[in-house]
Amino acid sequence: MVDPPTEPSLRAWAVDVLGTNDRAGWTRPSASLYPHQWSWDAAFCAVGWATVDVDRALAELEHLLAAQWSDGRVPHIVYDPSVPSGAYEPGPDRWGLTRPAGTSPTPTRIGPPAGSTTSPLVQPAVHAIALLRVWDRAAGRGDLTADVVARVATLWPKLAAWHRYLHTRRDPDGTGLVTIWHPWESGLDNSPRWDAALAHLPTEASRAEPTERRGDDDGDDGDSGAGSRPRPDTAVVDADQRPSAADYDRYWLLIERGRAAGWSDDALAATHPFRVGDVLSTALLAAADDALGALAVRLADHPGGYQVADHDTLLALAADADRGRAALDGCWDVDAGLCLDRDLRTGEPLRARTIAGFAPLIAGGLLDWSRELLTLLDGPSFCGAPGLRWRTPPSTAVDDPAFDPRNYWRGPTWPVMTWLFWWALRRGGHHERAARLRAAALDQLAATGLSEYVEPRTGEPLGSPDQSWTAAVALDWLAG
Ligand code: 9WN
Repeated sequence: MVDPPTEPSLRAWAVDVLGTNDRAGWTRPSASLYPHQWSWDAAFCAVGWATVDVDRALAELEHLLAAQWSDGRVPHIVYDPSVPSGAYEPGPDRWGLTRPAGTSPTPTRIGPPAGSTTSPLVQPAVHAIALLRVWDRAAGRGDLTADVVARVATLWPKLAAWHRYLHTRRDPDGTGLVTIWHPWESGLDNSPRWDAALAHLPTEASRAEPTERRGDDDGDDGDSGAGSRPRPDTAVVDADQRPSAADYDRYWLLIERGRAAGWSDDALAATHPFRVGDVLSTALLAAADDALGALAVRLADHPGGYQVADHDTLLALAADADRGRAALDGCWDVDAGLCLDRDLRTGEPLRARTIAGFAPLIAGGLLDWSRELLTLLDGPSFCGAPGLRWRTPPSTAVDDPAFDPRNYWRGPTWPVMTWLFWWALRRGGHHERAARLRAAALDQLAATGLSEYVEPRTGEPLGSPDQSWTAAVALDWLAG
């Protein structure tokens, strides 16, 4: 039997994972599964890098934001052109955004800036939360050089434009919720949260039988411009740990429909067959609005600092955050004792008992629900479930019929989500609880290593074995 690593050796291991996945200025989430730069992974990587090298942490966010679209969106994937075609799917050509060589750009068509190849989707806006943490880490170590301060000041308006995009273009119905067009935009891809909103979409099997059509009232299924649907992921990780074939059929179908709409948010808001108000993305955006406001104050207060926002801009940011929180209030479900996502096609709440339901805790400032949520978090459906090896939150309630302890976002524990809960608990002043969660998370990492996710009862490491954001949060916890 091998002894679990000590804290110094866990730290060395985590530094090694980030180093191995470093592509000279940005970090791939995993060597085996995810060879490009992902949006919210980059934010967590910056938090990890900040414990080692503040310049490198800022470079991570700078690389991502260099691919920001003119409408403010920060793309979910920034593709590395040196990665062989087919190594990851969907590859860069699947979105209908790349131009054949020798053709000129269409001036009216939205897309990534020249020189970047990206997906048109987004992921949760945790970047300002990460940048604030990078700043505070640098300040704590006396590393706030003039260069660091200037680079943070340069990132600030880009993040403000990103938040503006989400508050406006991604709230076409004025619900106050962040609207997503694809489960990948939630970051919790195959969570049971999305089962009901996807059920009306045909799978490849049902499309083969033209008579069997589910109740899709949104017209045809789009062209099949995406072509073949290879799954390089299941050559690397057991299929039972990944989304199902039916999930992927629907993911590709949504890409086809997005391509047909030219990825215009207006067109998607009118006709897209997956339009969902995402409570976790809304909560993270509200918390990130707060972080952006705090960063503006830190920048202004710094000797020789920068005025990145005037008083009105700061008030508008606070109002945006409050609108998000008010929307979460409206998604509270008394029976579930959780906040529920909303299917904007039908207006119905999406009934699933998952970690996303704790959105008010993540958003902060919603004291009304926090006592009930803390009791639920500690109780037998989540961290206090009998048979769990560590008291860390499983991604789906263990007593929910959809709970599947080895399958991706349908049950396993994700260290990166544990970190978000820990961060939110500290922010909410629940210091003892946060300390207990950190201790449990570090025990878990010492036993399981730096895998993407973990079977919550047996502790089996699942998914990619050396995942950058797991290494990053380990480093942040270990740095104190
Ligand atoms: C699709 C990179 C990403 C994470 C997501 C996680 C997974 C991709 C995939 O990996 O999603 O974006 O191919 O499964 O669900 O949260 O950002 O680590």
